[in-house]
Amino acid sequence: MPRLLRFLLLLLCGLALITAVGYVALTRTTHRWFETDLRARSLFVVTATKQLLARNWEIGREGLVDALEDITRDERVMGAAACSLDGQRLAVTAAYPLDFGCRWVLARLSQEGEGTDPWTTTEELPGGRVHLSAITVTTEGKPLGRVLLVHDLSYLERREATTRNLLLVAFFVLSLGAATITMIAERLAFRVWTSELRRALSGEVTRDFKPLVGDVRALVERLASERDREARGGNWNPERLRSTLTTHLEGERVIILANREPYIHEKTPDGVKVLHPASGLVTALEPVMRACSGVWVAHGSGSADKQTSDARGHVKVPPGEESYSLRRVWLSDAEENGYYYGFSNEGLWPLCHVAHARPVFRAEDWEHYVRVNRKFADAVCEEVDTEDPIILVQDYHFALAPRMIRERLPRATILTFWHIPWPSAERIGICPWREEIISGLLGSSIVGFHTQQHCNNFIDAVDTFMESRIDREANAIVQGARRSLVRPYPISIEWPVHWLESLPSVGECRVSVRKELGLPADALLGVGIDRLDYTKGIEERLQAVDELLTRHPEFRGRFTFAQLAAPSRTKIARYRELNDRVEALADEINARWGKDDYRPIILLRSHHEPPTVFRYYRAAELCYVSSLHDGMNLVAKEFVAARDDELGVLVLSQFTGAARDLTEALIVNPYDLGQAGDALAAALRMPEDEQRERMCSMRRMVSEFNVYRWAGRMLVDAAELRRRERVSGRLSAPTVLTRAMG
Ligand code: ADQ
Repeated sequence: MPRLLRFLLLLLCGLALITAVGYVALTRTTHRWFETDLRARSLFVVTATKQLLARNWEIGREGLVDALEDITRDERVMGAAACSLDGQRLAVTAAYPLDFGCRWVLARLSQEGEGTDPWTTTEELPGGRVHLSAITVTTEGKPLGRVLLVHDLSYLERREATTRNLLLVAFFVLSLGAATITMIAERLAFRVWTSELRRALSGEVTRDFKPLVGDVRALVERLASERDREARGGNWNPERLRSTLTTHLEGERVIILANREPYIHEKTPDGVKVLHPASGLVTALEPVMRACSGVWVAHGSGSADKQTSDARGHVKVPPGEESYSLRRVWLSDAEENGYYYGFSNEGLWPLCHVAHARPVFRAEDWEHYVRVNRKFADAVCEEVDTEDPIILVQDYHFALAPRMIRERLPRATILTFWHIPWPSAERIGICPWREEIISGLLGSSIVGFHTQQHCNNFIDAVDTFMESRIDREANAIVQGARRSLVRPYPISIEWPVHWLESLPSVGECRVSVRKELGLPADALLGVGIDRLDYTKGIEERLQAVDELLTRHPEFRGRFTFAQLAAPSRTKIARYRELNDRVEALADEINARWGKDDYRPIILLRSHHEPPTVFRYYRAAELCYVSSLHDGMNLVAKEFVAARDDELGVLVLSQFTGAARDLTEALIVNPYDLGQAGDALAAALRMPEDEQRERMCSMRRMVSEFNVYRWAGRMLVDAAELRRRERVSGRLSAPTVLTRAMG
């Protein structure tokens, strides 16, 4: 309904209400006035004829009738009667209504009118309403009897009707007048307002518009700069991410569900230590959480985790600069073995990576996976404080959690990110619980992958195994009233990396790392930084170094490759075997090419804290990432971020998601050992100019497409989805809930 029409309707309703209330008040008041008036008139008439009446009272009936006839000469007096004190009728005029006999009046008087003189009442007769008064007639202070006077009130009703009609006419005239004036005033005001605003926007600011114009200009500038930044794709930082969260999603905190915790408290002989896990997921999400605040729900896996958390498993992090909460969920050994080592890492991990490892699916592992997903989904629901929270579910450990959360929080915005590749539908078909996995993920508002290829594979799997409609244009899966977007969001790292703030210069790092490794100051150094995982191609990497030394003899004795390998999932036999194979291979290559103090491979098999990792990146001539299959690979991006000297060469496997972003790296097929060996040689020979050109381009890419952009893009898409759902009536404005949700 147009705004003006609504306003007019409101105005008419208001006027109608005022008229109705006015009418009732007016009628009541005039009624009261008339009654007082009649009472006074009756008294006046009887008092005026008092002597006449008293005289005729003695004479008897004939004289009284005449006296009463005199009184009723007033056209509004219908009739009059004279009664003795004990209720005998003494005289009555012809038109007096006999319904009000002397005895009847006496009876009413004894009930309600004793002591009132004159006594009056209003009564209803078939011919209309009448007013009756009983007035005592006295002579020399002695009461003789009563005179009853009946006034016709039909004229009063006529007057009321006239008043009502007048009021109705006044209402219509007033309404019409008010509506017309309002419309004219509104038109005029709008014209004046728009012309003033136009003048103000063109620079001629009037006093009234000064504050408004300031706001409008600020808004226009903000929108323009946002559009500009958007067009350039960069400049995402913690502030922009925070403001995206508040402006687009009306929220200030997010809840992350991830298996790995960002800070692990471990007991050591020197007391409790805080460790930063070697995990790409943590590397990416921790800065997002620091920017947004909220709660990170994760498995409490450290030996000192319980003693450093409160009774509900909460601890504030990061240590020393607490900006968000970590909620730890405790798992029994059986649960951890079944859900984490079993189904997640012996089933889903090899299923999703094309790295020639056979997935193992056990029914008891699946049962644990379902139970633990439920446990974590419950923990998430305990942490929310609105009906429509923003929940970021992370990775293949929690494929079922999105639907479990959705069942309890139908209005939540659930963004699920799958950090590893999503393989072809044919390969997914191997999993006995493929439908449950896909259906669980479709509980999300958005399912995100690193690449468009992974999105396409996921949509194919939905098409193959599920009942749903696929909106290919919007890349969305529609199930009933729910829609899940499927989008590529290439993950990244924070920019600038905060670990670099406290690190020495590249020159100093080169010196200190070479000293640490027992290398001469002019040694050429290559680095590999990974969890010890068969998908990372560590064996192929060492073989490529072997190839380099075979095919390019000038690097023998000069080139050393340092492999930092964090032990990972060592409860799984395949990982222990890999560890042994890598060690044997390093020994073999070292035996082949080693001489005196020279060993071409230095294997550092332990977890290293981020400052050490970044020192190694800065000290090296090259970094080789040789994954056989990798969702993204953040080591490649970290190496680029670490090199603020703009030197160093990245040799990168074509099977990583990062190879799509970092096209200036030397891209290799890690299975092709000759090609990889030659690429290492090319990297070591590359002139500084070319190194700088490639590195600058990659640094621009990583700085613009940083992790804040990754999270921001997801939040903006989620906001768009929420807006659409709200418009189509499935969501209403956000409301604050009581803690009863948990
Ligand atoms: P990951 O397989 O864990 O992650 P990746 O992207 O390679 O990881 O990141 C590994 C992280 O661990 C890096 O931050 C690195 O610095 C750190 N790290 C590696 N070795 C270390 C060591 N020896 N000591 C200490 N720290 C070490 C999964 C997917 C990836 C995806 C990420 C993020 O498998 O494809 O890029 O998630 O989505």
